Amino acid sequence: MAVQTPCPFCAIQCGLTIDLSASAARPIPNDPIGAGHICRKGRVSQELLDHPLRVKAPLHRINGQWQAESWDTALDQATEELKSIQQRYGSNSIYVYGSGALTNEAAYLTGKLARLGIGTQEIDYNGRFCMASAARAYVQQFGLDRPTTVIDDINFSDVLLIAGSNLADAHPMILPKIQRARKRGAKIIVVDPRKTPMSRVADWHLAIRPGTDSYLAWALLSTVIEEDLINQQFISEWTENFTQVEEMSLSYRPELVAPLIDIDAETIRTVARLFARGPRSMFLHGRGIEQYHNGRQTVSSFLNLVIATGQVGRIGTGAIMLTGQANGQGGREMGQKLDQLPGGRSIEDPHDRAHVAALWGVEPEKLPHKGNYSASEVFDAITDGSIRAMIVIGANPAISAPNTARVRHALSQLETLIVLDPLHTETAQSAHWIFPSGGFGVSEGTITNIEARVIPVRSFEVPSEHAKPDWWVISQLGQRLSHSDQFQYSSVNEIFNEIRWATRGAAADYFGMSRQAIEAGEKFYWPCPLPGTHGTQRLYSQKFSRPRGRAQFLVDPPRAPLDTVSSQHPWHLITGRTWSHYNSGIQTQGIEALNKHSTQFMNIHPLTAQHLNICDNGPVRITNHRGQLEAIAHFDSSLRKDTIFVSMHGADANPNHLIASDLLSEVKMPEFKHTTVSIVPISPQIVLEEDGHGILSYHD
Ligand SMILES: Nc1nc2c(c(=O)[nH]1)N[C@H]1C(S)=C(S)[C@@H](COP(=O)(O)OP(=O)(O)OC[C@H]3O[C@@H](n4cnc5c(=O)[nH]c(N)nc54)[C@H](O)[C@@H]3O)O[C@H]1N2
Ligand SMILES: Nc1nc2c(c(=O)[nH]1)N[C@H]1C(S)=C(S)[C@@H](COP(=O)(O)OP(=O)(O)OC[C@H]3O[C@@H](n4cnc5c(=O)[nH]c(N)nc54)[C@H](O)[C@@H]3O)O[C@H]1N2
Ligand code: SF4
Ligand SMILES: [Mo]
Repeated sequence: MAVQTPCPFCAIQCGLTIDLSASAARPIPNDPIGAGHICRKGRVSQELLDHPLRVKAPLHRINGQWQAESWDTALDQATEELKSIQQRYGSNSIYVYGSGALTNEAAYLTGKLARLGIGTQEIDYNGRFCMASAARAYVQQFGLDRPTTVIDDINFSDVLLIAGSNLADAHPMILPKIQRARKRGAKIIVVDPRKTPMSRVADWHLAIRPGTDSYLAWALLSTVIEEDLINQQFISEWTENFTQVEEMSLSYRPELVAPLIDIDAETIRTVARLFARGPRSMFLHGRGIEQYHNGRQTVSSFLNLVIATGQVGRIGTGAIMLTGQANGQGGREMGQKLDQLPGGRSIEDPHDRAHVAALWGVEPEKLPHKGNYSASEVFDAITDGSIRAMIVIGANPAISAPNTARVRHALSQLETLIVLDPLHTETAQSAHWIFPSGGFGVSEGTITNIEARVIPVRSFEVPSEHAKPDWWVISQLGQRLSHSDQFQYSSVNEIFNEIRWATRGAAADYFGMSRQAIEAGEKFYWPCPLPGTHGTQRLYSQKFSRPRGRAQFLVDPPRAPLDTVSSQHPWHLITGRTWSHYNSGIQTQGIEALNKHSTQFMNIHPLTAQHLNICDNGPVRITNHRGQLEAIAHFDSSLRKDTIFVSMHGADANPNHLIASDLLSEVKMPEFKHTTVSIVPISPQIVLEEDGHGILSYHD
């Protein structure tokens, strides 16, 4: 029987029709963004069900061997281990590591399990690595952690400024809208050090020097101020703090900034004029400007441009943060962040605490306070003994977190590591328990997509009969820990209903939504406070969600990236995605149609390669003061000559060996996008291999 459910990959969340007797997934006609089309990853998503690393039963690692257990035994024993750790070291020694891959219901229960079931303050999630910079900037400047409008507004835009996003590969179903916009005359500007499939659609490609986007944003602002292209009426009616921006912009005139960012002043001025004049201009951005130590500040400086020119609140205008993970949007408002309760509530706000405590049947004092360790910092806390046990739900930090040697070492120090994942990941290799939980075909509930629209997720028959939905596994853990009456759910819909109450009156308000209506295909967007309404697609047409209804300019001086080029490390290394693989690569490496592209490559300009005696397809060693990795050189003349590119997709050539973990930004975002390195060719290696019987032989 055919089932309709969203794609397991990116945050667009295209609807798929899954019929297990057919060879591929089909699109759903009239689906809001894809409009009856899906990309190649969506089409082959069914292959995830036959993934060779699929976990078939709860697994326990004893003396290095994996042993299958029944669910009852596994849940009983694993919770006994947690209780023992709680008794010996206290509840705050247990860490919960959540994810933007989970349904809203699973994400909500992940927070509830930590704060109520375990009673730990220590929780964070992989979305820290994804949306932390953008989320903070939007909340501070507009009031809500959400794009200001829906994707379809692209259809009405005259100018699209796209920075640090290769959405042609990462959000493929947005691309046709941009292509159509261009055909009808809209101007497309792409800022990316690389020529990407996205930049090929652009009228202007600004191949910026890596890590210098905050200077570009200020130079654009400086131009619109100097040339009087700002919207003075909008600024005085709807914003605050502009005077300081005006003053500071004088220091960043395009002529001063140009040599630093490697874009000529006239191009900067042209782009600034286009954006300001619109008439309808939109700013879209991805991780390329956000995953830096000053990522929040860079996003803010671009949002300053958006507000100064009044390009927000009207159809076809606004700012769109291109959320990454399937439920990156819902995952970040369900209470998985170390400082946040459901609805985007603050864990330190007395009213927010009282609201959630009442719903959970405890006194507000019983709720833990803000946690100490973000998703990256936790690995140091494990090594220093502050954290003794961890539950990882839907993430693969052994690959995706910065400084992988540190992460692997930390994982091996845990007394108990419980991983909830459909797949036997690199992280799960260090686990004591693996619970086959959630994932495509098994998950059920809702997700909230890139435009804050809530979509039903449906399960369908899967080959692994022992797999369980996350909500079931998490509530079983909760029942065995404490406040067991708060973890008695007979269906996932009960949890959605609890989310409605938990978020009532909060920023991300789901209270007005009806589960039945969502199931029937009606579209709901948060904030949706009133039953009988469908929430808000386009925000800020009347006022901003801040005090006095005003947007705020933030004045952050631009800053260079943390790692600078030197004679020892003369090359920029930047990281990102390719169309066929997904994040840590674990899911797509098991899908034959997607695994055709090796994750072992580093892309390099042929002239740079020649200078370094590196040949096409030759092996290289890439080094910085944190570590090294080996990769296969791939000639690519679309790169800047001073920059190489390594994908983030996997164990083969993982840039996270070289990425800093100790130099986090104010929002605890690692500088994932960039470091500086030296590169040397290595001759084809002679490898000594043991054949399993103690006999050594040589391979080349
Ligand atoms: N195929 C595929 N799609 C995905 C994913 C995937 O893994 N594979 N992952 C999903 C997730 S979780 C996310 S977060 C999104 C990410 O979506 P994107 O942010 O679009 O993806 P990235 O490739 O990480 O980064 C975008 C671009 O930033 C550029 N960049 C690097 N350094 C700089 C810089 O200093 N300045 C500027 N302006 N640009 C820079 C890179 O060259 C790259 O082209 O994709 C989602 N969709
Ligand atoms: N150098 C560098 N590092 C990066 C980035 C970068 O651009 N450069 N990008 C960062 C970003 S933006 C992100 S989002 C992270 C991603 O990092 P991760 O989240 O660690 O990567 P994924 O491969 O998406 O891992 C998700 C895991 O969840 C499992 N899963 C999927 N669905 C479910 C479910 O419903 N339930 C459960 N229990 N499990 C499920 C999958 O099988 C998979 O093992 O990586 C970050 N790391
Ligand atoms: S665009 Fe994203 S959600 Fe849509 S089919 Fe492709 S990967 Fe899936
Ligand atoms: Mo992401």
